[in-house]
Amino acid sequence: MKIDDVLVSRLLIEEYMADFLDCLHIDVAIVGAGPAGLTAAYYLAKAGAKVAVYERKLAIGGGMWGGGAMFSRIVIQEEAKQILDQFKITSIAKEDGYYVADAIEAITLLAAGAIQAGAKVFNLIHIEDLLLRNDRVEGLVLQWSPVEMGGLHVDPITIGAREVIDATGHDCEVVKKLLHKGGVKIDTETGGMLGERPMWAEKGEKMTVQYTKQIYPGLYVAGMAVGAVFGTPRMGPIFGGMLLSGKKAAQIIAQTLS
Ligand code: 48H
Repeated sequence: MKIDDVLVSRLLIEEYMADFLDCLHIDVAIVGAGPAGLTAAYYLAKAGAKVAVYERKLAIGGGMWGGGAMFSRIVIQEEAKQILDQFKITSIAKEDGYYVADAIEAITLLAAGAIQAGAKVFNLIHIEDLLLRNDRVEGLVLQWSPVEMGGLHVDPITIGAREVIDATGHDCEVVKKLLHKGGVKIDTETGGMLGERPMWAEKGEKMTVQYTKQIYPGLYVAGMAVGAVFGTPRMGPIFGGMLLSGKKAAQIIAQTLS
């Protein structure tokens, strides 16, 4: 077969743009393609929602690739084992309900699962703002990451979403934007972000799932963003809470959409 260089360009531009245009109005926009965001995307897509994930880096995966201290393995507790199985992620049973999985296998299968279930994942897109109307988050403001990294003065574009999940991890960027620019109060004791607490894996894992919820009309938190908002402890390289939190966010939103 002869290869036409320009045809290659046209094919990829056509297909990318078709997806991008199709996602101008979506049911759920997820910011951050870490373990929580990808898990939420999978369960939402399975539930029939039109869902897109925006990731500012070139690579998906967030903080999962490096496992703990660059040992690329993750530990998962009994409660989240069924999520590993759902994604066909190999896990080795250890003592007392602990499982160990390969971090790289885990994140690639989470991403593949989400995309094959119908979610769109857009990398190299930095969410720099949100659409706030009538006391509700109604969408996101997107910028190409290289524009943001280069400090170029280029205006962004906007998409509409019925619901938004902040799955940006420790940074919790969407909620920060909402508070900083929207001047609103969120659903915490103080109305603001309480800030992540020191390491305590058992408490951190449970509370991450417990506090996964809507924190302002149209905006939910999942994964480590929950800790930043609700002042729950960090938990190090045990990842069950991230998966369970993503799944819980998806379940709550799927009910809202139906
Ligand atoms: C687009 C953005 C933006 C933005 C950030 O950090 P993550 O892996 O987040 P979670 O919550 O899925 O998982 C947390 C886990 O990795 C972790 O850090 C743990 C368990 N820590 C415990 C401890 O004790 O430290 O992924 C978030 C993703 C990243 O890929 C970011 O690049 C991306 O969000 N992101 N994408 N626009 N404004 N901000």
